[in-house]
Amino acid sequence: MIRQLVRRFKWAYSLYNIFHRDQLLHNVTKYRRLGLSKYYFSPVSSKDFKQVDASLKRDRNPDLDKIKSSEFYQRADEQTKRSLEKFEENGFAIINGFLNEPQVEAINREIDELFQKKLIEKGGGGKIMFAIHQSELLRKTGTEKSLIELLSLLMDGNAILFQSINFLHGSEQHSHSDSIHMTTYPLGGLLGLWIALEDIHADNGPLHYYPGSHKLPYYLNEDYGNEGNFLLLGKKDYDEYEDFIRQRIETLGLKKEILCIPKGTMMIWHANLFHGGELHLDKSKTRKSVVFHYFDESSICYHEITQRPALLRTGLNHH
Ligand SMILES: O=C(O)CCC(=O)C(=O)O
Repeated sequence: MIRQLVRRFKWAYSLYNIFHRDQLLHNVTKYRRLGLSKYYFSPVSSKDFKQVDASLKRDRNPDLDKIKSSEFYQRADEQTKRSLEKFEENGFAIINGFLNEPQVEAINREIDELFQKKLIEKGGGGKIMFAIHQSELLRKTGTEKSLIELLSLLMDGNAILFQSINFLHGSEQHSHSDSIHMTTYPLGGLLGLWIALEDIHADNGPLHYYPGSHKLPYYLNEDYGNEGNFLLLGKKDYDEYEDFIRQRIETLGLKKEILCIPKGTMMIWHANLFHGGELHLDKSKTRKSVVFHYFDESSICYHEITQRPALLRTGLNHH
C-alpha cells in the first residue's frame, strides 16, 4: 500500500529530472509560449494543456504537394508512392525496399557484435532500447536526410530521432497508440517507423495495425480514469489502458491488418494509429526488427502515464 503510494508520488520523478536538466531545458521556452508556469523538472500531462489559450493551439496539416516533391517520394516505386499519398487517410505508409539485403545484413551483424561486446542488452519485453546510441549504422539509417525530410512533412513539423527499439522476437504487445507512451503537445508530433530486419511471416510475430484508427480521439489518462491529482499519478495499471483500447476496437468494429513483409520493408505509422504485435507462434524462428520513434522538435513530448517529460538527447540527429 505504502509502496504503491510512493510509486504514484509524481514529484519523485522531478528529482530524476533535475539530474537530466540539459535534456529537458528546451521545454521551458515551449511552456512559456503556451502560458504555462512550469519548471523544466515539473510533471507534465495532457491535463496541463487544457488551459492553453485556444488562439495558441495549432493543428498539423501535412502538405501532399510538398510530400510529392520530396526526394524520398520521387525515388520511391509506384506502390510506395500510392501508400505515401494515402498516409493521411490510412494512418500508415508501407515503403518497399527501404533497405536492401546487404544493408539489412550489415545492421544485423552490427547488432550481433554490440551484443557480444555487451554494449546493448535485452530489457523488459525483450526490447533492446536505444541501440542508436551504440550503432552508427542504425543511427545513420534513422537520420538519413531524405527520410528526415519526409517525416518532417508527414508530421508537419521538424522530425528528430528520439528512440530506437530492436527486437529479436515478436513483441506480442497488445494494441495501443504510441500517444499514450510518447504524447506530444500539440498532439500528433510523433511518428513510428518499423523496419523488418528479416522476412516476416504469420508465425514469427508480425506487426498488426488498424487502418484509419489514427482518426479516433487520442485516448489519454482522462479517458480511462487515470488522471491522478496534484500529488499523485493515476492508479490504473497499464493493463487497464490496453483493456480500454480492446473495448474501443470491439465496439467500433475496427478491422485488423497483419504486416507480413520481406526484409528491408518499412512501415511508417501515425502518432495515433492502433498497432501491436501478433503472437510469435513459432519460437524456433527469430523476428528481427527495429522501431524508430521521432518527435517534432518544436513540440512538448512526455509520457502521459507517468507524467514525465521525455529526455531529448542532442547530437543524435547530426552526422
Ligand atoms: O514490434 C512490435 O511487435 C510492436 C512494436 C510497437 O508496438 C511499438 O514499438 O510501439
